[in-house]
Amino acid sequence: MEMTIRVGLRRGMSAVLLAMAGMLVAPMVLAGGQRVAVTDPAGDAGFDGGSAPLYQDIVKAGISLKDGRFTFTMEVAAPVPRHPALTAPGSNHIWWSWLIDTDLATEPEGCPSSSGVPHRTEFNVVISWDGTAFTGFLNDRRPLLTGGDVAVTPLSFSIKGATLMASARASLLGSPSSFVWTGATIDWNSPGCSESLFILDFAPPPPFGTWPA
Ligand SMILES: [Ca+2]
Ligand SMILES: [Ca+2]
Repeated sequence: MEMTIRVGLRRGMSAVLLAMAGMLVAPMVLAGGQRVAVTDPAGDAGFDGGSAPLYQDIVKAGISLKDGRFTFTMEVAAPVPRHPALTAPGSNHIWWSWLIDTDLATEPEGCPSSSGVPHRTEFNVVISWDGTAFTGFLNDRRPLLTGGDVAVTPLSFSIKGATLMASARASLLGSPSSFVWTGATIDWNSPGCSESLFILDFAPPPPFGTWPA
């Protein structure tokens, strides 16, 4: 079955991410070193001219590292409901995520994209809602480079009002000293590992952010 990547502004996720390869321009930085954080406008989230719910509209995103553990934070424009509606194009599940590219030279092919489709990120830190429950997990996409499957590790996470947080031991991400990152809210109209995703908001937007700043 042919699936099509559809992303806000009609730009494919892979195309957008690939276009940014090697562009290491620092975003707005509130603090350097062990913390990066960016702000993002409210009212800019949506797909194809349609507006996303405010709880999918990123207004702040950041990453910090302390005691060997990364903490990923995101603030959205309205509190996340206990039971968010799954409406098109997010009719299957929705993500609040942090997309991490730890190796600019590699683009693993496959999940969460379709098989054979390259995607520059090595890691996806995700808080997902599937209509029944919220889950937090890390996609380690590095095994895809050698014919393996994406490795999924449950993560501790929290949602308090409009603030979402997930954390992971740095070693789970290969203890990277530098990487390119962005926060992203994403709608899916099919289960993962397909191209049926719709990116609603980036923070920082392309060309994304760097760690460290
Ligand atoms: Ca926004
Ligand atoms: Ca990469």
